[in-house]
Amino acid sequence: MKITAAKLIITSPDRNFVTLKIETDEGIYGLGDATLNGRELAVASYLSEHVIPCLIGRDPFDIEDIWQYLYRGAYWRRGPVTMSAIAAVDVALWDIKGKALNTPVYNLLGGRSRQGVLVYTHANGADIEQALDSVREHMEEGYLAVRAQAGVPGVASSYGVPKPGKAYEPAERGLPGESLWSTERYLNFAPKLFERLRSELGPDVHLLHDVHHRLTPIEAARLGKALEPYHLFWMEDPCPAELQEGFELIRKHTTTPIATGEVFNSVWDAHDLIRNQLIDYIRMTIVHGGGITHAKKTADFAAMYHVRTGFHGATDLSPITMAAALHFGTAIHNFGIQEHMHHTALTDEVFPHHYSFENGYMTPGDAPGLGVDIDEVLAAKYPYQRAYLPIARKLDGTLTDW
Ligand code: EZ4
Ligand code: CO
Repeated sequence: MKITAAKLIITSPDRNFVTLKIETDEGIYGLGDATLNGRELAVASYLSEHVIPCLIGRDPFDIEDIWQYLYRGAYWRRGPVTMSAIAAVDVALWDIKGKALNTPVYNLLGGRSRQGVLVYTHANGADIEQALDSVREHMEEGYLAVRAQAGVPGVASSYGVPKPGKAYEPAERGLPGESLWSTERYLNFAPKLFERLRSELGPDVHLLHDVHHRLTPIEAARLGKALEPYHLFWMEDPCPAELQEGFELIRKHTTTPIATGEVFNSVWDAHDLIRNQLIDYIRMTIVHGGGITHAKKTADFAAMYHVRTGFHGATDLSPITMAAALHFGTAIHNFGIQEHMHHTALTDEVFPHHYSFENGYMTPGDAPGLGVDIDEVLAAKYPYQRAYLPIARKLDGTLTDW
């Protein structure tokens, strides 16, 4: 089989997605997600200018060799733009191979290790009462694991809390929005949220929380200790993780499990975190971390250190990434949990898919390949619109981590 063509489909059905479609001489095509929230066209240009010309004529079954060609062959390595572009090619090739062999991708990764993929979704509220109601609603939908975020008193526009009447979606069309942050107010408030949730909801539901890179290690240590009585499933991204050894300070002080890495793009971003057992869950996703090929190596390395996967799965990751993550989570042994936010109905219409949710678990379906398609006619009706993630400032105006 030979790759005959590859093209990009850039569409904005409620939010922006960049999709790579690789075509072959046997009529089989594969899809890969190349979406990097707020920097979409950088990846699109990397692919169209620099990667697609190198793919034509290659055998799409040579997934490892093509991966190495794009990674080592570029000379310039790593980074979210490069690794998202490589991921798009890689995922499209796994899709092609599954379709050509008439089997779902999870079978190419070792077969089923479990019947369903445990997922968590997002609950939020302007205050503790609303957050509690929101967690309850998701539990009624069947979720066994829920991430909870609530507005911090005295801090306008807290992370994870939507504007009134809107679904939570951080990317906004136009220029970057501005939000505020106060570590002091947050640290005083967050334990109260989980004290209430745990006492109202009982011991069984898995509760998660995203700190979204806002604390220093010693502040995160204080939070982790304060949350211990409410036994969270995890505390996510407690602080920026460029300084991997910084997590030692958190680890020395608390048994609250730690998940990090949604902004990582290669195993090297997590190397010390994993081998020093400083985290419990690795969040680097298939789309931003070099595709299925590199995620498999990362997960296998993590497995040796008791680290499980907990991949990022917000709405800026397209249904193609969701499907890839579900095949992956079905197959690997050290799967932990998968994030799941519902895409809008329009996004789902542009990307018809076979995956489904039931009683807290998702399954990828048994269609050959990934089991996701793209309706190109519909996609063309929703052209790309520039959008950015917000920025955050401390109460005195200092720019801080969003
Ligand atoms: O801010 O996906 O855990 N989920 C998150 C998300 C991220 C966005 C960034 O594009 O932290 O809400
Ligand atoms: Co997060």
